[in-house]
Amino acid sequence: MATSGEALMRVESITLRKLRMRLKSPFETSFGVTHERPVLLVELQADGLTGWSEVTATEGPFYNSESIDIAWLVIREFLAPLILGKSLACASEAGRHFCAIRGHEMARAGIENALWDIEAQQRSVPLATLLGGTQTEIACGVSLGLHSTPDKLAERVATEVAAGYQRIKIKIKPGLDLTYISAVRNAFPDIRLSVDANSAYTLDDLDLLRQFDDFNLLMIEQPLWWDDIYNHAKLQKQLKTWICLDEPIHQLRDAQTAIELEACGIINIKLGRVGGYSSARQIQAHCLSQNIPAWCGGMLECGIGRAHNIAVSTLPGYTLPGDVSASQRYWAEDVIEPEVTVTPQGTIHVPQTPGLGYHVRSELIERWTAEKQTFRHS
Ligand code: OSB
Ligand code: MG
Repeated sequence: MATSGEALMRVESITLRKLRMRLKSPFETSFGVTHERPVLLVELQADGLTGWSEVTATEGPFYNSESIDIAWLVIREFLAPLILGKSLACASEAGRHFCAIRGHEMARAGIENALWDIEAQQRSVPLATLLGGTQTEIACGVSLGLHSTPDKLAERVATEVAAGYQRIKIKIKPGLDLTYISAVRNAFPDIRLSVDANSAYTLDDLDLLRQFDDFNLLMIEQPLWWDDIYNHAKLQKQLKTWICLDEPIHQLRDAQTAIELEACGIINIKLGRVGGYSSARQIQAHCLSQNIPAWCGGMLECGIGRAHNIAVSTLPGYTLPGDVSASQRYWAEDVIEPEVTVTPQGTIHVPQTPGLGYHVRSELIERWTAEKQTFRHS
C-alpha cells in the first residue's frame, strides 16, 4: 500500500496498561461469570503519533489459551523487542516481524492494530477506509449471557429488540438450553435469533442438538470443543441449522479447513482471536469468495476495542450483524468520546475522521490504570 517516498512508521515505544472495569451487570457464559473486566490497553508511539488498541484476552485462559497477564508477558518479552526501533512501511508488515512467535494471536493483534491506527492517522484517512471497508453503517446484534430463568431472558430480549438490534444471540449450556430457546422464540417468532454454547456440548448430545432445528435459528455457535473443527463437520451433517465456528478459527488456514470440511456455514471473526487486521482481512475475503457469511464477534471490549471492531466490520465480507453494540450496554462510562451508540435501526454509523475515529480519554484511562509499563528501543 505504501509507495516509495512515503513516511515510514518507526516504533518508538509501547506502553501497556491494565485497567479494571466493572461491567454494569455480570456476563455469564458456559465457561464462567465475569463481573469485572480486566482491560489491557496498548498505547504505541511511532513518528510522533499515538496508536491505541486493546488486547481482548480474558482474565484467565478460559475462552482460549491466552489471558491478560500471559499477553502482557508475551508482549514484554517477545513482541516488543521484535518491533521496537523497526521502521515499517505499513502496519500489515508487523506480521513479518512476529513470524517466529507461535500462537498468542490476541497479544499480536494488540500491537498490529495499534500500528493500523497510526498508519490511518499518518495517511489522514479513517481506519475503515485504510482497511478497504465499504460500509458506512454497520449492522449490530447483541450477545446475552446466561440468565437465571427463561422469563428473565425473554424480558431482556424484549429490551434489546426494542432498542433496534438486528440479531439476538443467547448463551446456552446443557440444562439451560431448550427451555430458554423456546421461551425466546415463542415470545419473538420472527427475530433473527442465534445461540452460542462456547464449547459446552459433545457429540453425545446429538439428539438434544437436533431439537434446536425446530426453532429456526440463524446459527448455533461453537457447540463442540474449543479447538475442534473436524467433529463440527460430523455434527453439521446431522443438523439443518448452520453451525458457526468461533474459538478454533485463528487464521486463514483454519477458515479454509472449516469451509472445505463443511464444518460450518457461518464464521465469527474476532479481531483479537485471529491476530489482528491483516488476518481478519484475509479471512473475510475468503469467506466472501466462498459465500460463507461472516460477522464480527466481541470480547466485552471497552471503547477502544469496540472502535476497532467497528472499523473491521465495514469490510465487505462481514455480511451478518456482529456482536458490536453500544458502550452503554456494558459500561457506565467508556474510555472513548463519543461513546458508541446504536441507531433505532440497530446500526452504528462508522466514524469518518482519520484514525480510530473516536477521542481516546487518556486522562480517564490514566486514572483507571492499575498497572503500567513502557518499553522503549534501547
Ligand atoms: O463467544 O462470543 C463469545 C464474550 C466473551 C467471550 C466469548 C464470547 C463473548 C460474547 C460477548 O459473546 C460479545 C460482546 O462483546 O458483546
Ligand atoms: Mg462465541
